[in-house]
Amino acid sequence: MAPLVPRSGDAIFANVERVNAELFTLTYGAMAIAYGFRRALLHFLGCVVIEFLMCWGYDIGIRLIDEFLAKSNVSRCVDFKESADVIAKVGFKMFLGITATVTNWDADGTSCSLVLEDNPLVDFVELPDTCQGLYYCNVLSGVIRGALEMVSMKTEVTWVRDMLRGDDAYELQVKLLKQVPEEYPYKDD
Ligand code: MYR
Repeated sequence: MAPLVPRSGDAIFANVERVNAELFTLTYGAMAIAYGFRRALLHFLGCVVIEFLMCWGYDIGIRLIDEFLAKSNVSRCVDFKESADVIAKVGFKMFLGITATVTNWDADGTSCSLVLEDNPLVDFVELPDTCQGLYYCNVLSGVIRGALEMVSMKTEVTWVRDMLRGDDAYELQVKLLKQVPEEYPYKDD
């Protein structure tokens, strides 16, 4: 006669254990996928935001250069080194009220760093945990890229140090990719 209370070796227990194991596997799988998806989504959104800030800055930069040239009385720079100095000492002063140190020049004078003495963009800013990967000040790299493009310099501008991400300074790297010769828009005949 079968026992009233099933023992753990009985078929009913084996089935319960198998169902529990499957339930665990499926739940774990679903959670892992949901967690992975959330991370991927946050990463994707972070990249979109970073790209958006860069584009937004670029749009500002291509317009801001007119105001800069009109108000600063800066004449055309002889080379990229002079342009970097002008951005650091005159441009930043005019629009952000700060200056930057130009440093880390490469051998051929086409790449340097701008180390900001201060960063008013981050006053009162603390990034939440979900935004830790964000380059919050990316708008600034876009502004510089846009402004330089309007004076014939194609550049790549990236943050190499960012205090919001735990670094000890705000440092932008500006790389000159191409100096586009300016074309005289009218024909002389
Ligand atoms: C030239 O060669 O014609 C002069 C180049 C000067 C470039 C100055 C760009 C100013 C960018 C200001 C950035 C301000 C960021 C808030």
